[in-house]
Amino acid sequence: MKPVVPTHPQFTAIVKRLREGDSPAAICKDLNPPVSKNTLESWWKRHSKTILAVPSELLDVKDPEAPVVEDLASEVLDERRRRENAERKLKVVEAQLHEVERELSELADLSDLLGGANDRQPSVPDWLMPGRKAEEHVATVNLVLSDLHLDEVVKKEAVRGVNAYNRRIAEQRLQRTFEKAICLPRDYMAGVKYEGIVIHMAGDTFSGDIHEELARTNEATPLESVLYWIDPFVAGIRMLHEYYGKVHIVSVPGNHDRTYRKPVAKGRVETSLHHLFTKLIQREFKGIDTITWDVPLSPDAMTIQYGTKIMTTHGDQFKGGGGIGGILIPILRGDAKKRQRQQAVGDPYDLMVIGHFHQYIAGPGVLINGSMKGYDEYAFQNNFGYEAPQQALFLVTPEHGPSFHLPIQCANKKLERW
Ligand SMILES: [Mn+2]
Repeated sequence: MKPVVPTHPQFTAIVKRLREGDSPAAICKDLNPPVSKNTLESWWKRHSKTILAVPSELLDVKDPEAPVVEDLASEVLDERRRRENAERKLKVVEAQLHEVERELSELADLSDLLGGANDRQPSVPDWLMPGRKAEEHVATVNLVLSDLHLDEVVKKEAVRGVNAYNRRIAEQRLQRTFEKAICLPRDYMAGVKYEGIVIHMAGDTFSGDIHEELARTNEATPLESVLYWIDPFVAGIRMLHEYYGKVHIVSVPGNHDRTYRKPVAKGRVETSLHHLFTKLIQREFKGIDTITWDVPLSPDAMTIQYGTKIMTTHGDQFKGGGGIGGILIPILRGDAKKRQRQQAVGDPYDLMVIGHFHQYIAGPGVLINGSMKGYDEYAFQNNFGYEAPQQALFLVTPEHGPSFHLPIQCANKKLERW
């Protein structure tokens, strides 16, 4: 029987030579037992593609049990198909994975956005508490006493229980104001050396009897009131002098202090109860040179503290102020006019201190005082906003000028028993 090619004893050599490109005719000459050229050619024609796909190292196997090349070739092909299939599947899975990763990343971004604060890794700098500066801070205390409306009576029942005022209550509030002018700077603003206190007596100390209703309901006549209130004022100024060492009092009258029915421009100061009152108190401290006075015959007065110029005036010259804009619009307009006038005479100021409006506002360039009387029948009737009785207190420092505002709440419902 003619040996077929795969069972020929020299099969491995035949295949090797075929793979190397020898022609079947040349190979047949060397074979024993012989194989015809046609047989080898037709066999090679059928199997060359498969055999050439087999890696050469597999053909070098000397193991007699080793699978024949045809089997190896088909195994290699199967393996290649499996690999190709697996690669296709892998590509599909990789694409799906990529899509899932993209969705996850979007979700993570959203989560970061929503829960940002929770996930945020804190990185707090280590701030050291500042030490106390070697040099001492200094300041002058400024107390604004205006719109006390002493001896006016406000009935609790007439303002639905939000306030009450009479001589007894006023005495308490005045004392409390003088006391807090010491306590607030001393206890709340520690570490500052106070070089003295300036008291701005800015008018409306008395309600007067300029309206019939006042004349009918005040605790006393205007002259009796002036006499009565000298002593409490002297007590207060004496206490401030004792604590601060230096007291400077600047005084301008209000509109309620007048002794004429209608407000006047000529003789506004010297005809006012407020002016008389200030002069009488001044006499009590005669000869004490650490209590100084500025009681001009003009309705405006100026003090200078560490280069800061402060204009004190009552404020009734500023008219208008209804509606949402409130009192600030006419006051700022009036302030601008006053600044122009002062600029023109070479005496500009940094801060204007006024009373009159019974509404505490520490604004830029303007300080408006509250009132000691507090909410009254007139405010109630006109639906004015409620404001607790208060008086302005602030510090003037060499570095910052007017700063550190500590308004004094001077009422105490319980102690005043209303
Ligand atoms: Mn007033």
